[in-house]
Amino acid sequence: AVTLTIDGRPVTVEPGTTVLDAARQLGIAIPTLCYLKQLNHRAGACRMCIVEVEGARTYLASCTLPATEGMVVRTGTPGVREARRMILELMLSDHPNECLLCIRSGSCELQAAANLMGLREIRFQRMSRTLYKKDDSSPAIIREPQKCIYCRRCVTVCAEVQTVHAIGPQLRGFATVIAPPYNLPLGDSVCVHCGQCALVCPVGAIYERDDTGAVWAALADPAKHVVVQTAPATRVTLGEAFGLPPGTPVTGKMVAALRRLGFDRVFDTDFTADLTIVEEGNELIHRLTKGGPLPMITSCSPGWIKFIEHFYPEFLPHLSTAKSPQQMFGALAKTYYAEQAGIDPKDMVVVSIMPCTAKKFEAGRPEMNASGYRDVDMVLTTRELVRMLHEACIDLNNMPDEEYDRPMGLSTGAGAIFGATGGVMEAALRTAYELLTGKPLPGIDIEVVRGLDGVRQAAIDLEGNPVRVMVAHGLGHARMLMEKLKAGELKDCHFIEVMACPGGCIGGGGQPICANPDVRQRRAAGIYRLDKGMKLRKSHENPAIIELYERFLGEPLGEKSHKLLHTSYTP
Ligand code: HC1
Repeated sequence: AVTLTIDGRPVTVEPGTTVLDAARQLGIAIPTLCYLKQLNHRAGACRMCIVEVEGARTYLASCTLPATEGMVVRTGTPGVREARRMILELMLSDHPNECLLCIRSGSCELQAAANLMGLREIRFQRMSRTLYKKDDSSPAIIREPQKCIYCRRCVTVCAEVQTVHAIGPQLRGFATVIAPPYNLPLGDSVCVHCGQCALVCPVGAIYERDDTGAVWAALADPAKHVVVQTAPATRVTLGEAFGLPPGTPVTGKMVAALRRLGFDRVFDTDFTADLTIVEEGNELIHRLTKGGPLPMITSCSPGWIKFIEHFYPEFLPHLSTAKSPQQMFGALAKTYYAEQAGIDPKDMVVVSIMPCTAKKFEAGRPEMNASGYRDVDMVLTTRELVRMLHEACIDLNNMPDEEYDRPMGLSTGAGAIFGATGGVMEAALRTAYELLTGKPLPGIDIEVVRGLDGVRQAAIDLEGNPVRVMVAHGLGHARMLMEKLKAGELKDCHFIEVMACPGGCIGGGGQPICANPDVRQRRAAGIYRLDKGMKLRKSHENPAIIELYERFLGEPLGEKSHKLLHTSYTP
């Protein structure tokens, strides 16, 4: 350990700890606009975290400065404060200061820093940097290069966590821009739309495409029957935007709030998550007993689908052919539900509330028109829903708890846990075990596939037949698995779950922006608590799913399922 002094107070830290983190241990919050501990991103780019170090000839960036024995640091001298103020003014001198209109107004770290420092004027004239236009070429993510402060958090998360390398610094000097190679539009790049960049951007330089206008218009159109589905992971995160701790379930209040917004029916993606499990569980059993590409790999995370399409197309036949719950929902809403309710699907609008930016891309894929129409018309992220609720003056805290509509609102605990990494696997095993053995599963909580380790594996004994499974979350971990698969090291593995976002959908790129480092654990814990509290916890026991097969689909993997619920991906 090393002991140093910061602002006259001694602190002992592990070797390698930065001065910035040592200061945080003392409760001294040195401002920074680029450092991000959870990414281990220490770019030293913004220089806001400079401190005075005894014996040093200049101010030093504390985020890249390792603490050493006997070091004497001062964080708030008049000189440091003046230098920080100048850095901030220089940054703002070529930043479009349109805070009132910016999507990140209120959650912008640059705005917060300016407030913190009481900045009231900018002494420098703008603007030397090259002007780049807004890039709205992607179906999911918008770039506004003018607002970028070059912190490079997005570059780090895209390259090091997701290993996608869609964006990086292009050109030099005043022309520098964080963009895809050759400064091409994002929509033409390898970007998988996971939106992890938007979660870490300190300002409004990269964010989700806003589809709230189209949803408002549909809600206002009396000729349209507008139904909404809510993804598993939204119910434990929406509350964060209304002051509740991460992981607080707000299911009933969310349902009530959606009704107040004017949706004609409020349904649940958890219902089709249960359906996905029945179809995918049967598909796994079919591949295990009758042959087919193994390991089978889950296909419900659209960022992951785009990733495998770009980087490992030769393994596409390993993907489950089951569509994601979002898309199964859309296809059934415009057929099964439309038929029951006597509504012409051309007059129906299906809206999704998703934790995910890539779901916007998924809904627009050409394969997703099984109902004869576009199955899911509009996808809103959790953040967009928050904005709609604010605009409609709906305070979630004041909502009563209401129930989902039937029939597509009934779900089990297995559907709920889809929202956390390992959840799809656990839900599938709960069903596959019983389908294969004909016996009830002895322990329903399959803890071995839970948790936040990047790659997890387990062998589940199905009456003498071990089924070997693996779980990966975050595309960097998925890449590790794919490299093993390529090297022939996963020959005895049967089933793999991959979720594109770290933590699974609870960490989705469309979720509320939250600086709390434990946020993913707390959200996942909320999901598992929900599952534990439910009477029905196995997808195949969902009475609404049983009824769906009886009245409409026939049997799992049957002809109708094949047409509406499955798809294929061609290299
Ligand atoms: Fe997900 Fe899924 S769990 S992909 O993480 O399979 O987005 O929540 O809706 O479709 O159900 C996301 C979450 C979501 C789908 C389901």
